[in-house]
Amino acid sequence: MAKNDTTLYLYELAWILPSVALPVGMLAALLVTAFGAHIHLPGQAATLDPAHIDTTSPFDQPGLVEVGVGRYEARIIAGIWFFNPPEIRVPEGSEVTFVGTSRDVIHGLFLPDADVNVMLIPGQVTRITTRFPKAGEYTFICHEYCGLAHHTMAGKVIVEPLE
Ligand SMILES: [Cu+2]
Repeated sequence: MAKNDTTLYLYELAWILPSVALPVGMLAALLVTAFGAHIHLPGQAATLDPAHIDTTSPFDQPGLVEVGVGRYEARIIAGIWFFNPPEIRVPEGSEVTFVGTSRDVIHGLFLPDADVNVMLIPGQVTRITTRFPKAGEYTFICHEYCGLAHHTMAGKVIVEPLE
């Protein structure tokens, strides 16, 4: 092999190797997130008929439910342009699982001070768990543009201090 051929070969290798490594790396990331971190599309259990929200559990009774010691479930329905309930109260140190859906168009649930950032989609049930270690008022807003009064769509979590 002449010197020129070797240089060309190395250039070719420098392009080919990453083009093989990248898709292999992405496939590995996909497998780790799907099977290791259990991140995937919701199954049938997480769907509902948006026309029958008012008679479908748990959204027939929106609001806060205590599910264990210091653990709560907040069932929230989003619609144009409200959150039901607009306000929930929990004691300091609580763990809250938000279970939400939308009755009309796509809305969002964004609670930046508690690391909550999810979509509320008609026909789908969204679940996300977070903790509130510190007392205070935590505002949540809709962050998916949903029409004229989108900017008014907000609510709050009031975390009450322990006595
Ligand atoms: Cu909205």
